[in-house]
Amino acid sequence: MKKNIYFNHDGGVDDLISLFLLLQMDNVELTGVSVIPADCYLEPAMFASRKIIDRFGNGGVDVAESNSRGKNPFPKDWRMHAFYVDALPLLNESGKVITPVADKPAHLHIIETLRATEGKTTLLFTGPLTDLARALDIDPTIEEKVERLVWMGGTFREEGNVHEPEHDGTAEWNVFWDPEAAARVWESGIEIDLVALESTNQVPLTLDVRERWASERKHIGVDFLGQCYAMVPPLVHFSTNSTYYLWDVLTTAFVGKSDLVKVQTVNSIVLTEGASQGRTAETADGRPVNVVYDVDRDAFFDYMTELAKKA
Ligand code: AGV
Ligand code: CA
Repeated sequence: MKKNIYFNHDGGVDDLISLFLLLQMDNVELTGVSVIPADCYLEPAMFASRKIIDRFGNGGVDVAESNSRGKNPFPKDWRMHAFYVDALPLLNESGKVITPVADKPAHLHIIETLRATEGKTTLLFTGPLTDLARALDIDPTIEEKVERLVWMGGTFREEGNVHEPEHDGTAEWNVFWDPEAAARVWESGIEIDLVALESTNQVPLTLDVRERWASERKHIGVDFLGQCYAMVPPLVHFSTNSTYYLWDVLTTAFVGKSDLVKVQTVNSIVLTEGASQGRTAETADGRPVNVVYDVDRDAFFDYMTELAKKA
């Protein structure tokens, strides 16, 4: 039995690699894709997504553009990454783009696709939750069609990954971009699996992983991993907020193979105002979320590399 997956992402290197890996999973039926211009620019992220589906998928899926806007913009340097992926020769060899752009904006595309898909669908989100929050506002009955939400977002550690003026550093970026959207989804009855910084911090992109991909680059999919991650080079002599983790790829791998991680229930709220905005905070009377807090690192990297070899 294949799981229905609807994927909403925001065009970072790890978002686009996630799309590539989803297309290699035998146990996944990808029902729809949409792109939100949060940690990316929309045009190159749309083209890159469509070209990845052309190159590595079997067709039958369209890609919707989001017209959502966030409260706290991502740094431009990070948003540029989608241009680099879109420009890769591997994705431009055919000289054409076949996968269509959906005729509806992402939040309406979510509603339409959930309704048109038989049975329930797992929502996989690797950027902010704005499109889902808007979809729920328009049609709350879609909750019935949602199996669960698997989201890369949040943390219950003291340190988040937002280092911005007027912020205290406790938030994770996907929440911070649009805190109200996360708070709206928290109000819903949807079961939420949170792949939080607790686990993603355990999968930094280290040199040994890059070397492994280099040594196995005779497989076109493994070469694609190496080429994409070469766009986010390591800063080896000091740790900054530009250290790259496999945030979204871990989230996607969890969908394909849930026994890679450990999960624990936490009652929480999303803070929407002030210096801690975007922080997910544990509180006894908060709504329960399933937090992925631990991962078998070696098994995770083996799984993603083996998936890439199937391409
Ligand atoms: O907070 C992690 C989220 C993930 O969805 N993104 C990147 C992943 O796609 C934002 C982000 C945090 N630190 C970053 C990010 C960095 N150093 N470079 C690019 N994006
Ligand atoms: Ca992302």
